Amino acid sequence: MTHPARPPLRVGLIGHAFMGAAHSHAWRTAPRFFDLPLDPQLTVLAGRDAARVTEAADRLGWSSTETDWQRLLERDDVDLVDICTPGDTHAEMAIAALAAGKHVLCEKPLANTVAEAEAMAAAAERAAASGVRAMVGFTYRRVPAVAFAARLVADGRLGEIRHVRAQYLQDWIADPAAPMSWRLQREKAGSGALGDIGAHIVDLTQFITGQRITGVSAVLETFVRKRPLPASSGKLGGVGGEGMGEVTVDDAAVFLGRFTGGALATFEATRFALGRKNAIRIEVNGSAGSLAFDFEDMNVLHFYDGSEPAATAGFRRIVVTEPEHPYVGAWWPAGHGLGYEHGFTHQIVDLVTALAAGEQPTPSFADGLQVQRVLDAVERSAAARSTWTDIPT
Ligand code: SOE
Repeated sequence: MTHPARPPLRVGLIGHAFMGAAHSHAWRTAPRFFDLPLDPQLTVLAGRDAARVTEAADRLGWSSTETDWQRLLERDDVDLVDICTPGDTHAEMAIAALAAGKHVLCEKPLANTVAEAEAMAAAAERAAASGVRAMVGFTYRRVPAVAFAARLVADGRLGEIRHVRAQYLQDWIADPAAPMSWRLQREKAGSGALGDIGAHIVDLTQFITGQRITGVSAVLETFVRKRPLPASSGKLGGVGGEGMGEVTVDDAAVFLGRFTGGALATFEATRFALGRKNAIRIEVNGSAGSLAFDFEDMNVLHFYDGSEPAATAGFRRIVVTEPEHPYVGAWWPAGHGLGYEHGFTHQIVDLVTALAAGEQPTPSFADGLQVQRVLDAVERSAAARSTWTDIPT
């Protein structure tokens, strides 16, 4: 679909698995529901295997393919590079794309190490001087109920924040017979539940409160240390085969934190919470009110207004589907809820809007680096078995 009145934004996407499919859907959908200032075009999809990337491009709606991501960066018909590959490739790809003058959207976590994230944030800062922008994809910020929660906090409806309680609960490897995957390999994924899903609750709690985590005290655990290798090596980036493989990342992370405004926080990220599929649960208690969110009921936000008379006060169940709620006006009539994929669509809307205005989209690579520092502090605290580990500013 082309809009002659709007300048095109020609996109090159690297990776076509889970995240590649989610981003493709978002690029296709955003201009159909939102009045975007630029016209995104699904120009090229890159993947290593020619047959698989061709099939994926047909299915996901991309006009052409490359089997070498560096070729994608050399193309003159690409304005923005969207990186949907495992974490071990983010730094190299993003830094090269920015050097080639392409805007970058990079999946979370920004990188596998603080050093890589620092190099990426520095590259983004250099690029910004010539109007080239970089953003990290913490998509859950764009769930309307989450964005609305942040708005309530910013409007002072919670008062001073005292407690932040955050959990990200999954169960997809609770069974010891679940096979190895790249997400369980440190050299590919950087860390386990911590970086994959803990990164989301670090970002979300900082986004909702408008504050930063200043220090942590953490424990990590790997419950199942060996897993069967999958028959096909495709999902492991070449590391498949017979027998068992070693899990080199954490299965679960639990940590305490403090926020800049003085709030105390607890965090739990696990892939062993049997029965919990994608339960991102956040509760915030302030001096004037409280709020609670669970992604498994993602169109709802619970809000307690502490100024109401005690006799009738109580948590109010707000169905966040009114046109006044963030992003919702572009979609369906009230009560016709949104899903997982809409967060990605809203991410594209915000990115394209910022690019057209010549502004820095958020979260920036500097924000992604700060999350990486929190993850790193969690690992150092857990390794040291110490009490408290400050996070450098
Ligand atoms: C797998 O644990 C995963 O897909 C994460 O990588 C995503 O970031 C999360 O949103 C859902 O779970």
